[in-house]
Amino acid sequence: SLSDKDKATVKALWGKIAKSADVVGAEALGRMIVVYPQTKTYFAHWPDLSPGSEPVKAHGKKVMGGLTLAVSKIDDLKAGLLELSEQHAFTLRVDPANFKILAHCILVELATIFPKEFTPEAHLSYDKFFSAVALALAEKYR
Ligand code: HNI
Repeated sequence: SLSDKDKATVKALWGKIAKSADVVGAEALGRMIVVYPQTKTYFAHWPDLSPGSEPVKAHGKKVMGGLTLAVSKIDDLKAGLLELSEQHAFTLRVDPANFKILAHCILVELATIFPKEFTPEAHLSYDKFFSAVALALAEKYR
């Protein structure tokens, strides 16, 4: 689970990431759809699923908003993300395996957009953070 050091590392870098949240979110989502085309099924109702399209940008923004919420609830992610978990489990019916796929794509974007700040130590803490977020989002599935 997340150590105090992991939490501090995530919070410290999130300040900077949040300023570029729209870019990170759009690029990560665009990447997910290209590299893992099976994820497209969830977004079949969008008029345009190509990277950089308006729905991809708008949804990237929403996901990053969810992650900003998660950072603020980092001490109790299960309670903090309960509503989002219910939405993904019951309304959206997203297979929780996809949370790991998206987390991977966000990590790739963080490494690309923040090459200096995204040290191996930051990578480790963010990997653990996204695992904890995925677990909290999957909480309502069972
Ligand atoms: Ni997700 C909607 C946050 C992973 C498919 N998602 C949202 C919303 C937030 C959000 C916030 C908006 C809810 C609302 O309208 O009130 N999603 C997150 C977060 C993660 C995540 C924080 C993980 C880091 N979502 C995923 C994954 C998929 C996914 C991995 C599918 C591959 N999400 C959706 C879909 C919607 C959605 C589908 C509805 C979007 C729409 O426009 O229909």
